[in-house]
Amino acid sequence: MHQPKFWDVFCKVVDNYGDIGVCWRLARQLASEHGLRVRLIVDDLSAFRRICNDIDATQAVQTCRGVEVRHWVEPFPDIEPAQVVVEAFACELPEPYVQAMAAQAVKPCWINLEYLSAEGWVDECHGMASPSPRLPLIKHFFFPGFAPKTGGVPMERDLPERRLAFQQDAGAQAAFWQELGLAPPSATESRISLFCYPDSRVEALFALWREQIAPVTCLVPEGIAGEAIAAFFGQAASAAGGLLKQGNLEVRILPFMEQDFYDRLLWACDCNFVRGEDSFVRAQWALKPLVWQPYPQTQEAHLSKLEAFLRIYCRELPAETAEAVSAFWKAWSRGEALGVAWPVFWKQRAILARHAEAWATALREKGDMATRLAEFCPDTL
Ligand code: TRH
Repeated sequence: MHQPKFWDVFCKVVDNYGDIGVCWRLARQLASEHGLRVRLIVDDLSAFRRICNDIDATQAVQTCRGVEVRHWVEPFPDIEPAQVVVEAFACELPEPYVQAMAAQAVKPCWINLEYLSAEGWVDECHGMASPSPRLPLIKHFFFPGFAPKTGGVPMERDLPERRLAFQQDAGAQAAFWQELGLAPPSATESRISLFCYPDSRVEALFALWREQIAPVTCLVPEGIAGEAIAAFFGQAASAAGGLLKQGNLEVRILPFMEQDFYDRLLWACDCNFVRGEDSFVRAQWALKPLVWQPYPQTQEAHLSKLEAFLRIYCRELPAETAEAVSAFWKAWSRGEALGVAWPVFWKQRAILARHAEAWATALREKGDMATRLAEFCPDTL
Protein backbone atom coordinates (compact mmCIF):
# COMPACT_ATOMS: atom_id res chain seq x y z
CA MET A 1 0.00 0.00 0.00
CA HIS A 2 1.24 3.50 -0.80
CA GLN A 3 2.44 5.19 2.37
CA PRO A 4 2.63 8.98 2.47
CA LYS A 5 6.06 9.95 3.67
CA PHE A 6 5.81 13.63 4.44
CA TRP A 7 3.70 14.87 7.34
CA ASP A 8 2.94 18.27 8.86
CA VAL A 9 1.55 18.49 12.38
CA PHE A 10 0.07 21.89 13.32
CA CYS A 11 -0.27 22.74 17.00
CA LYS A 12 -1.56 25.80 18.85
CA VAL A 13 -0.82 25.96 22.55
CA VAL A 14 -4.21 27.04 23.89
CA ASP A 15 -3.50 26.52 27.51
CA ASN A 16 -1.23 24.29 29.59
CA TYR A 17 0.99 21.58 28.12
CA GLY A 18 -1.39 18.96 26.77
CA ASP A 19 -1.64 20.29 23.21
CA ILE A 20 2.09 20.41 22.62
CA GLY A 21 2.58 17.32 24.80
CA VAL A 22 0.42 15.15 22.54
CA CYS A 23 1.70 16.70 19.28
CA TRP A 24 5.35 16.34 20.24
CA ARG A 25 4.87 12.73 21.22
CA LEU A 26 3.06 12.02 17.96
CA ALA A 27 5.62 13.82 15.78
CA ARG A 28 8.54 12.02 17.41
CA GLN A 29 6.88 8.65 17.06
CA LEU A 30 5.91 9.15 13.41
CA ALA A 31 9.51 10.08 12.63
CA SER A 32 11.32 7.46 14.71
CA GLU A 33 9.01 4.47 14.39
CA HIS A 34 7.39 5.01 11.01
CA GLY A 35 10.35 6.55 9.18
CA LEU A 36 8.33 9.58 8.11
CA ARG A 37 9.54 13.07 7.41
CA VAL A 38 7.70 15.19 9.97
CA ARG A 39 7.41 18.93 10.47
CA LEU A 40 5.87 20.12 13.73
CA ILE A 41 4.55 23.65 13.36
CA VAL A 42 3.83 25.19 16.75
CA ASP A 43 2.95 28.70 17.88
CA ASP A 44 4.53 28.69 21.36
CA LEU A 45 8.12 27.50 21.59
CA SER A 46 8.50 28.59 25.22
CA ALA A 47 5.77 26.21 26.38
CA PHE A 48 7.35 23.54 24.18
CA ARG A 49 10.73 24.12 25.82
CA ARG A 50 9.32 23.25 29.23
CA ILE A 51 8.68 19.66 28.15
CA CYS A 52 11.74 19.40 25.86
CA ASN A 53 14.94 21.17 26.94
CA ASP A 54 16.53 20.87 23.48
CA ILE A 55 14.09 23.34 21.96
CA ASP A 56 15.58 26.75 21.31
CA ALA A 57 12.70 29.20 21.69
CA THR A 58 14.48 31.80 19.51
CA GLN A 59 14.81 29.60 16.39
CA ALA A 60 12.26 29.88 13.58
CA VAL A 61 13.28 26.47 12.21
CA GLN A 62 15.24 23.76 14.00
CA THR A 63 15.58 20.00 14.00
CA CYS A 64 14.97 18.20 17.26
CA ARG A 65 15.05 14.43 17.74
CA GLY A 66 14.39 13.70 14.10
CA VAL A 67 11.56 16.23 13.74
CA GLU A 68 11.73 19.58 11.96
CA VAL A 69 10.24 22.11 14.35
CA ARG A 70 8.92 25.38 12.92
CA HIS A 71 7.65 28.36 14.81
CA TRP A 72 4.11 29.11 13.59
CA VAL A 73 4.14 32.82 12.78
CA GLU A 74 1.72 35.15 11.02
CA PRO A 75 1.79 36.02 8.20
CA PHE A 76 2.40 32.37 7.47
CA PRO A 77 5.29 31.82 5.04
CA ASP A 78 4.84 30.04 1.71
CA ILE A 79 5.73 26.43 2.32
CA GLU A 80 4.88 23.38 0.30
CA PRO A 81 2.17 21.36 2.03
CA ALA A 82 2.93 17.86 3.21
CA GLN A 83 1.12 14.73 1.99
CA VAL A 84 -0.57 14.31 5.36
CA VAL A 85 -1.58 17.37 7.34
CA VAL A 86 -2.57 16.96 10.98
CA GLU A 87 -4.55 19.85 12.40
CA ALA A 88 -4.36 19.16 16.11
CA PHE A 89 -7.37 19.98 18.25
CA ALA A 90 -9.08 22.11 15.59
CA CYS A 91 -6.27 24.66 15.69
CA GLU A 92 -7.28 26.20 12.29
CA LEU A 93 -4.64 25.94 9.61
CA PRO A 94 -3.28 29.18 8.13
CA GLU A 95 -5.35 30.21 5.10
CA PRO A 96 -2.40 30.40 2.63
CA TYR A 97 -1.43 26.87 3.62
CA VAL A 98 -5.00 25.60 3.04
CA GLN A 99 -5.04 27.29 -0.37
CA ALA A 100 -1.72 25.61 -1.20
CA MET A 101 -3.21 22.25 -0.13
CA ALA A 102 -6.15 22.80 -2.49
CA ALA A 103 -3.77 23.63 -5.35
CA GLN A 104 -1.93 20.28 -5.12
CA ALA A 105 -2.55 17.78 -7.92
CA VAL A 106 -2.88 15.00 -5.31
CA LYS A 107 -4.75 16.53 -2.41
CA PRO A 108 -3.16 16.02 1.00
CA CYS A 109 -4.81 13.81 3.55
CA TRP A 110 -6.19 16.32 6.06
CA ILE A 111 -6.71 15.06 9.59
CA ASN A 112 -8.34 16.84 12.46
CA LEU A 113 -6.84 15.21 15.55
CA GLU A 114 -9.42 15.45 18.32
CA TYR A 115 -9.20 15.32 22.11
CA LEU A 116 -9.20 11.97 23.87
CA SER A 117 -12.47 10.77 25.29
CA ALA A 118 -14.03 7.51 26.47
CA GLU A 119 -17.53 8.70 25.61
CA GLY A 120 -19.60 6.39 23.40
CA TRP A 121 -20.27 8.92 20.62
CA VAL A 122 -16.55 8.93 19.78
CA ASP A 123 -16.93 5.48 18.15
CA GLU A 124 -19.45 6.91 15.70
CA CYS A 125 -17.48 10.04 14.88
CA HIS A 126 -14.01 8.56 14.54
CA GLY A 127 -12.92 8.66 10.90
CA MET A 128 -15.81 10.82 9.71
CA ALA A 129 -15.19 12.85 6.56
CA SER A 130 -16.03 16.52 6.30
CA PRO A 131 -15.73 17.92 2.75
CA SER A 132 -14.75 21.58 2.60
CA PRO A 133 -17.70 23.71 1.44
CA ARG A 134 -15.42 25.98 -0.59
CA LEU A 135 -12.33 23.99 -1.65
CA PRO A 136 -11.67 20.55 -3.15
CA LEU A 137 -10.44 19.20 0.16
CA ILE A 138 -11.78 16.66 2.66
CA LYS A 139 -10.99 16.76 6.34
CA HIS A 140 -11.20 13.57 8.41
CA PHE A 141 -11.87 13.47 12.12
CA PHE A 142 -9.52 11.25 14.06
CA PHE A 143 -10.59 10.54 17.62
CA PRO A 144 -8.16 8.98 20.08
CA GLY A 145 -9.96 6.71 22.49
CA PHE A 146 -10.06 3.48 24.44
CA ALA A 147 -12.56 1.48 22.38
CA PRO A 148 -11.56 -0.68 19.39
CA LYS A 149 -13.39 1.58 16.93
CA THR A 150 -11.43 4.69 17.96
CA GLY A 151 -7.93 5.92 17.18
CA GLY A 152 -6.28 4.47 20.32
CA VAL A 153 -3.94 6.29 22.68
CA PRO A 154 -0.28 7.29 22.32
CA MET A 155 2.27 4.64 23.22
CA GLU A 156 5.80 4.32 21.91
CA ARG A 157 6.77 0.85 20.73
CA ASP A 158 9.52 0.43 23.33
CA LEU A 159 7.61 2.00 26.23
CA PRO A 160 6.59 -1.27 27.99
CA GLU A 161 10.17 -2.56 27.89
CA ARG A 162 11.63 0.72 29.14
CA ARG A 163 9.11 0.89 31.95
CA LEU A 164 9.66 -2.71 32.99
CA ALA A 165 13.45 -2.38 32.92
CA PHE A 166 13.20 0.66 35.20
CA GLN A 167 10.69 -0.84 37.60
CA GLN A 168 12.75 -4.04 37.95
CA ASP A 169 16.00 -2.21 38.54
CA ALA A 170 16.40 -0.94 42.12
CA GLY A 171 19.69 0.72 41.15
CA ALA A 172 18.09 2.72 38.33
CA GLN A 173 15.34 3.84 40.68
CA ALA A 174 17.82 4.84 43.38
CA ALA A 175 19.78 6.84 40.79
CA PHE A 176 16.56 8.50 39.65
CA TRP A 177 15.62 9.54 43.18
CA GLN A 178 19.15 10.75 43.78
CA GLU A 179 18.95 12.94 40.71
CA LEU A 180 15.91 14.54 42.33
CA GLY A 181 17.73 14.92 45.64
CA LEU A 182 15.83 12.13 47.44
CA ALA A 183 16.87 8.87 49.06
CA PRO A 184 14.97 5.75 47.97
CA PRO A 185 11.62 5.47 49.81
CA SER A 186 11.53 3.79 53.23
CA ALA A 187 9.54 0.57 53.67
CA THR A 188 6.50 2.34 55.13
CA GLU A 189 6.57 5.50 53.03
CA SER A 190 4.27 6.20 50.07
CA ARG A 191 5.44 8.42 47.23
CA ILE A 192 2.69 10.24 45.37
CA SER A 193 3.15 12.56 42.41
CA LEU A 194 0.74 15.46 42.09
CA PHE A 195 -0.12 17.18 38.79
CA CYS A 196 -3.39 19.04 39.15
CA TYR A 197 -5.27 22.22 38.14
CA PRO A 198 -4.99 25.48 40.10
CA ASP A 199 -8.34 25.20 41.89
CA SER A 200 -7.89 21.60 43.08
CA ARG A 201 -8.43 20.97 46.80
CA VAL A 202 -4.78 20.36 47.51
CA GLU A 203 -4.94 21.74 51.04
CA ALA A 204 -7.68 19.29 52.00
CA LEU A 205 -5.62 16.44 50.58
CA PHE A 206 -2.50 17.56 52.43
CA ALA A 207 -4.46 17.74 55.68
CA LEU A 208 -5.40 14.08 55.26
CA TRP A 209 -1.89 12.98 54.39
CA ARG A 210 -0.44 14.89 57.34
CA GLU A 211 -2.52 12.71 59.67
CA GLN A 212 -2.02 9.46 57.80
CA ILE A 213 -0.28 6.74 59.88
CA ALA A 214 2.29 5.88 57.21
CA PRO A 215 4.42 8.76 55.88
CA VAL A 216 3.55 10.33 52.53
CA THR A 217 6.02 12.12 50.29
CA CYS A 218 4.19 14.21 47.74
CA LEU A 219 6.17 15.20 44.65
CA VAL A 220 4.96 18.32 42.92
CA PRO A 221 6.45 19.79 39.72
CA GLU A 222 7.40 23.45 39.96
CA GLY A 223 4.55 25.80 39.05
CA ILE A 224 1.83 23.36 40.09
CA ALA A 225 -0.38 24.05 43.13
CA GLY A 226 1.94 26.86 44.28
CA GLU A 227 -0.78 28.89 46.00
CA ALA A 228 -2.26 25.90 47.80
CA ILE A 229 1.17 24.82 49.02
CA ALA A 230 1.95 28.30 50.31
CA ALA A 231 -1.44 28.53 52.04
CA PHE A 232 -1.13 25.11 53.67
CA PHE A 233 2.41 25.53 54.94
CA GLY A 234 2.14 29.25 55.58
CA GLN A 235 5.21 29.91 53.47
CA ALA A 236 6.00 30.09 49.76
CA ALA A 237 8.38 27.34 48.71
CA SER A 238 7.32 26.66 45.20
CA ALA A 239 10.77 26.75 43.57
CA ALA A 240 12.35 23.45 42.58
CA GLY A 241 14.24 21.90 45.48
CA GLY A 242 11.75 23.19 48.06
CA LEU A 243 10.96 20.85 50.93
CA LEU A 244 8.08 21.32 53.37
CA LYS A 245 6.98 19.10 56.21
CA GLN A 246 3.97 18.81 58.50
CA GLY A 247 3.13 15.72 60.52
CA ASN A 248 3.53 12.66 58.34
CA LEU A 249 3.48 14.65 55.11
CA GLU A 250 6.55 15.84 53.25
CA VAL A 251 6.13 17.89 50.07
CA ARG A 252 8.98 18.14 47.61
CA ILE A 253 8.98 20.63 44.77
CA LEU A 254 10.57 19.12 41.69
CA PRO A 255 11.73 20.89 38.57
CA PHE A 256 9.21 20.73 35.71
CA MET A 257 10.64 17.73 33.88
CA GLU A 258 11.11 16.65 30.30
CA GLN A 259 8.42 14.25 29.13
CA ASP A 260 10.64 11.17 29.36
CA PHE A 261 11.86 12.09 32.84
CA TYR A 262 8.28 12.70 33.96
CA ASP A 263 7.47 9.16 32.78
CA ARG A 264 10.07 7.84 35.18
CA LEU A 265 8.50 9.77 38.03
CA LEU A 266 5.17 8.08 37.24
CA TRP A 267 6.88 4.68 37.09
CA ALA A 268 8.65 5.26 40.42
CA CYS A 269 5.72 6.55 42.51
CA ASP A 270 3.12 4.48 44.37
CA CYS A 271 0.26 6.59 43.08
CA ASN A 272 0.00 9.39 40.52
CA PHE A 273 -2.43 12.28 40.43
CA VAL A 274 -2.66 13.32 36.78
CA ARG A 275 -4.79 15.62 34.67
CA GLY A 276 -5.94 16.53 31.17
CA GLU A 277 -5.01 14.08 28.50
CA ASP A 278 -1.37 13.17 28.04
CA SER A 279 -0.28 12.70 31.68
CA PHE A 280 -3.51 10.74 32.16
CA VAL A 281 -2.45 8.26 29.48
CA ARG A 282 1.14 8.11 30.71
CA ALA A 283 -0.11 7.25 34.20
CA GLN A 284 -2.02 4.31 32.72
CA TRP A 285 1.20 3.07 31.12
CA ALA A 286 2.97 3.37 34.52
CA LEU A 287 0.90 0.46 35.91
CA LYS A 288 0.33 2.23 39.21
CA PRO A 289 -2.85 3.42 40.93
CA LEU A 290 -3.84 6.78 39.50
CA VAL A 291 -6.22 9.62 40.15
CA TRP A 292 -7.44 11.51 37.10
CA GLN A 293 -8.74 15.04 36.94
CA PRO A 294 -10.08 15.96 33.48
CA TYR A 295 -9.41 19.42 32.05
CA PRO A 296 -12.21 21.65 33.39
CA GLN A 297 -14.68 22.67 30.69
CA THR A 298 -17.78 24.81 30.55
CA GLN A 299 -21.12 23.21 31.42
CA GLU A 300 -19.17 20.53 33.25
CA ALA A 301 -18.50 18.60 30.04
CA HIS A 302 -15.39 17.25 31.74
CA LEU A 303 -17.51 15.43 34.31
CA SER A 304 -19.22 13.47 31.51
CA LYS A 305 -15.76 12.52 30.27
CA LEU A 306 -14.84 11.41 33.76
CA GLU A 307 -18.01 9.29 34.11
CA ALA A 308 -17.42 7.71 30.72
CA PHE A 309 -13.88 6.70 31.58
CA LEU A 310 -14.83 5.43 35.03
CA ARG A 311 -17.47 3.21 33.43
CA ILE A 312 -14.90 1.37 31.34
CA TYR A 313 -11.99 1.55 33.79
CA CYS A 314 -14.01 0.11 36.66
CA ARG A 315 -15.86 -2.56 34.69
CA GLU A 316 -13.60 -5.42 35.79
CA LEU A 317 -13.07 -4.22 39.37
CA PRO A 318 -14.81 -5.65 42.46
CA ALA A 319 -17.83 -3.49 43.32
CA GLU A 320 -16.24 -2.11 46.48
CA THR A 321 -13.08 -1.03 44.65
CA ALA A 322 -15.03 0.44 41.75
CA GLU A 323 -17.11 2.47 44.17
CA ALA A 324 -13.97 3.69 45.98
CA VAL A 325 -12.30 4.84 42.74
CA SER A 326 -15.41 6.47 41.42
CA ALA A 327 -16.14 8.31 44.68
CA PHE A 328 -12.61 9.64 45.12
CA TRP A 329 -11.99 10.67 41.49
CA LYS A 330 -15.34 12.47 41.38
CA ALA A 331 -14.76 14.24 44.69
CA TRP A 332 -11.28 15.32 43.55
CA SER A 333 -12.51 16.59 40.18
CA ARG A 334 -15.54 18.36 41.59
CA GLY A 335 -13.63 19.98 44.44
CA GLU A 336 -15.71 18.21 47.10
CA ALA A 337 -14.78 16.99 50.58
CA LEU A 338 -12.17 14.21 50.50
CA GLY A 339 -12.09 13.09 54.13
CA VAL A 340 -14.19 9.95 53.62
CA ALA A 341 -13.32 9.15 50.02
CA TRP A 342 -9.50 9.23 50.32
CA PRO A 343 -8.98 6.53 53.00
CA VAL A 344 -11.51 4.27 51.28
CA PHE A 345 -9.69 4.73 47.96
CA TRP A 346 -6.24 4.25 49.46
CA LYS A 347 -7.29 1.01 51.14
CA GLN A 348 -7.84 -0.42 47.68
CA ARG A 349 -4.35 0.36 46.40
CA ALA A 350 -3.12 -3.24 46.13
CA ILE A 351 -6.14 -4.21 44.02
CA LEU A 352 -5.72 -1.06 41.98
CA ALA A 353 -2.06 -1.80 41.28
CA ARG A 354 -3.00 -5.25 39.94
CA HIS A 355 -5.83 -3.75 37.94
CA ALA A 356 -3.49 -1.17 36.44
CA GLU A 357 -1.44 -4.01 34.93
CA ALA A 358 -4.45 -5.79 33.47
CA TRP A 359 -5.82 -2.51 32.11
CA ALA A 360 -2.55 -1.56 30.41
CA THR A 361 -2.20 -5.03 28.87
CA ALA A 362 -5.69 -4.82 27.37
CA LEU A 363 -5.13 -1.26 26.18
CA ARG A 364 -1.85 -2.17 24.53
CA GLU A 365 -3.53 -4.91 22.52
CA LYS A 366 -5.80 -2.31 20.93
CA GLY A 367 -2.87 -0.63 19.17
CA ASP A 368 -1.29 2.80 19.56
CA MET A 369 -2.50 6.11 18.19
CA ALA A 370 0.45 6.98 15.90
CA THR A 371 0.31 3.59 14.17
CA ARG A 372 -3.44 3.79 13.73
CA LEU A 373 -3.11 7.25 12.31
CA ALA A 374 -0.37 6.17 9.90
CA GLU A 375 -2.57 3.27 8.78
CA PHE A 376 -5.65 5.47 8.47
CA CYS A 377 -4.09 7.91 6.06
CA PRO A 378 -3.29 5.91 2.92
CA ASP A 379 -6.89 4.66 2.83
CA THR A 380 -8.22 8.16 2.64
CA LEU A 381 -5.75 9.64 0.15
O1 TRH B 1 -1.36 20.46 30.77
P1 TRH B 1 -2.64 19.73 30.67
O2 TRH B 1 -3.67 20.17 31.59
O3 TRH B 1 -3.16 19.80 29.21
C1 TRH B 1 -4.54 20.02 28.90
C2 TRH B 1 -5.16 18.79 28.33
O4 TRH B 1 -4.39 18.18 27.33
C3 TRH B 1 -6.51 19.10 27.80
O5 TRH B 1 -7.05 17.96 27.14
C4 TRH B 1 -6.44 20.27 26.86
O6 TRH B 1 -7.70 20.59 26.45
C5 TRH B 1 -5.83 21.44 27.56
O7 TRH B 1 -4.55 21.10 28.01
C6 TRH B 1 -5.74 22.66 26.68
O8 TRH B 1 -2.40 18.17 30.94
P2 TRH B 1 -1.77 17.01 30.05
O9 TRH B 1 -2.65 16.69 28.90
O10 TRH B 1 -1.47 15.92 30.96
O11 TRH B 1 -0.41 17.58 29.47
C7 TRH B 1 0.71 17.79 30.25
C8 TRH B 1 1.96 17.49 29.44
O12 TRH B 1 3.10 17.92 30.17
C9 TRH B 1 2.16 16.01 29.19
O13 TRH B 1 2.73 15.81 27.91
C10 TRH B 1 3.16 15.59 30.25
C11 TRH B 1 3.99 16.84 30.33
N1 TRH B 1 4.75 17.04 31.57
C12 TRH B 1 6.13 17.06 31.50
O14 TRH B 1 6.70 16.85 30.42
N2 TRH B 1 6.82 17.32 32.64
C13 TRH B 1 6.22 17.52 33.84
O15 TRH B 1 6.92 17.75 34.86
C14 TRH B 1 4.80 17.46 33.89
C15 TRH B 1 4.10 17.65 35.21
C16 TRH B 1 4.09 17.23 32.75
